[in-house]
Amino acid sequence: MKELKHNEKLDIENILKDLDKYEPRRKGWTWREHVPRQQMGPFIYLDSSKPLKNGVPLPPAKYFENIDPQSMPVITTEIASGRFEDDIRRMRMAAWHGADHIMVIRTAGQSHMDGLMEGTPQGIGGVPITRKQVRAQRKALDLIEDEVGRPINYHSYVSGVAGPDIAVMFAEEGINGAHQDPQYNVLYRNVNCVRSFVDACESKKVLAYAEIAQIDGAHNANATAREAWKVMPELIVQHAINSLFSELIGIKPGNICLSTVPPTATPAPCVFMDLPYAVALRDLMDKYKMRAQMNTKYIDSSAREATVTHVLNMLISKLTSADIQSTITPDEGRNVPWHIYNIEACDTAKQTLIGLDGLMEMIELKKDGPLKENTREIKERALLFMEEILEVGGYFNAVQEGFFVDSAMYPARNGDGIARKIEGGVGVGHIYQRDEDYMAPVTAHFGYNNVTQYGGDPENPSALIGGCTFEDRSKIVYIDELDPEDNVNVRMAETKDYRDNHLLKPEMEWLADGTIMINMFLPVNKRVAEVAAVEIAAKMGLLEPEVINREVMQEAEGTRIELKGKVPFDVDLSKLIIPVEKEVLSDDEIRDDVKDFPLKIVAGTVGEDEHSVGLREIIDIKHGGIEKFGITVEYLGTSVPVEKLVDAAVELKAEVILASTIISHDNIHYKNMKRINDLAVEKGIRDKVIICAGGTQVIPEEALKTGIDQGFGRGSSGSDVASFIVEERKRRRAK
Ligand code: Z98
Repeated sequence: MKELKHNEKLDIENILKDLDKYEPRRKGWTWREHVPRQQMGPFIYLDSSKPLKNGVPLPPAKYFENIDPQSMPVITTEIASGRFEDDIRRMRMAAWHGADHIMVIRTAGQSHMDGLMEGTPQGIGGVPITRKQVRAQRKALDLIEDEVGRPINYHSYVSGVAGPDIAVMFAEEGINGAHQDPQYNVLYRNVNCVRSFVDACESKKVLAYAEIAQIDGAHNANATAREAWKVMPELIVQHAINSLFSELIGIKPGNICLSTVPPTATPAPCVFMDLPYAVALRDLMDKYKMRAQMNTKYIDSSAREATVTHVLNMLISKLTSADIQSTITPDEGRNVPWHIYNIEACDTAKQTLIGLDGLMEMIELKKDGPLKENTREIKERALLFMEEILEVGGYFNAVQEGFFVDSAMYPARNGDGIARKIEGGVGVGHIYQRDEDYMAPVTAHFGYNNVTQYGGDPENPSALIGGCTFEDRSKIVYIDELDPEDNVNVRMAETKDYRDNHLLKPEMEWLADGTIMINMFLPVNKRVAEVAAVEIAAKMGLLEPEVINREVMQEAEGTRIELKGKVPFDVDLSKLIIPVEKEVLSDDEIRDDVKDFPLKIVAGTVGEDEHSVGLREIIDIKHGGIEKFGITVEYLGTSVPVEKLVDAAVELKAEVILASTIISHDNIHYKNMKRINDLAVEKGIRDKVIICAGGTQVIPEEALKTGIDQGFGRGSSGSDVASFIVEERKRRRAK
């Protein structure tokens, strides 16, 4: 495959071509490379990782040589809009903003399907996991990771009745991370508990073989519980069950990641409550990795509020050294899984974690007081919970008796937990003891495979059949589209005109979806505002308007509304007239030149003109005027005769004459420019001075006709003026 070019769109058609021949180029999870004491631009970072080859730095980086420091934790983003072909483009954007763990959530309910799906149906609330979809995304990520210069981990779920089938497919396709936790099946999808654990043995064996990092599902208890902070002891129990179970099956502790979650959110004193929980986890399970999921339970539709929760959650991550940082919430509460929110959340994570760089060199968690006491209490509650599981005869009995997701803090119980029968649920009655002559000549199989009886080697069971799909890829059956209507080719044909850069529509999640968001303040109460906002959108011609966030500013005074809708038109790109971008030197380039070649300027408002504000804005350091570059300015004031300005330039040996001229009747502004130029010629200094003039009515092209060097019109800034002068000086020096 051709490598990506920064200024060219990722060609999805090319990704889909020859997919049947694609082979993943590596297996397993990759962590970031630590760089101790890293100097970047003017700063030193103490716990950062190797920088990207290409990325989009945070906005203020432009003041600091455009550095883009990267945190140590891997940054996750969840991308699953329903159309995998559009998600690929979002993956590229996310990678440029620092994401190196891309999770693909599934269509709700795939846990109940008892086999692999084929083709690429469009998902609702996520992407159905199919081989074609996974393969196309892994193939695209190969190109994207080369472009950003850092490996990208691709991730989805090995859950549900078809868990082992999916695990095998993931191993074949080079998937790097997966959720795998039989407790998820049991509690939230009502898959039979015995079946879930038996299947998990097989799935986990395959994950271990493929070195796939495993994330558990404990955080779902927090998201589901009525009073989420009360499940802290249970969360620890769920982590413990899945982790130890996985380790016994053969997954390396370094590939077992706990899905940790700060159990509560503001207005609770959340750091005070969440930190002891995180410390308890670290104390008990330090040999595993921590994937810091965010609190998704207490979140509404305000992106601002979700972002603050995210940042507070990351303070906990920093204090307890999380290894992977999730970034999903800013779109969760309003259910708009849009490009911009993935990117925003990745930037929030990058900004926060880098902003907290070095924190642990300065502070230490207290070893006494409430942190110690509360941590101990959570651990004790979790241990008692475990003991009671044993007392009732084990995990399956405990589930049957409703121990899990109960809304009281253990050992208290409210009796409202999720209870599942040992003899119930999806897939019940489908567990069979292996026959004595049963044979499984496959790699990474759990338990009895009986190849010896058939002359095979238990160390290399698949040799009996010349290798299974893990050794011989030609045995993988690749099935392309099955549904003639719901498939990627049909969807791509519909959006073709938008892909070749001919037509343009705004987009939030799918190419040419036409969606835009509008922010408004309406001076009425919330109920009226919601209805009025939809009416405003209709008057603007937006289709399908819908309020996605409303926040009361004051009950009677007004409401903030965010609304989404679709535009019903295209923009024809070939008809757009795009003005040439003016080029301005960077502040540092200007400053360096002025340092090497000191620069003096005489300036004044010329003629009978008392305006001073415009020129002062161009000169004064306060609003970014040219003084900030170290330029010496001799300001002669207003109504300065042009002769005086030119004489001052001679006397002070100034290199530049800067004239301001606001009054423009009878073209007096251009006449004055011409007189300055003529006088400079007369006095024999024209080749020694750069003459510039500016004003609200100045058209640069007209100003040049008067013989001066540059004119500056409305909207010009000090940097524009300084940049021109420095470039003109360079041109003159080069002669
Ligand atoms: C996260 N957004 O972890 P079906 N298996 C596990 C899960 O946690 C989930 C599924 C399967 C959250 C994850 N959880 C939300 C362990 C989903 C989903 O097919 O919808 O059941 O799979 O970051």
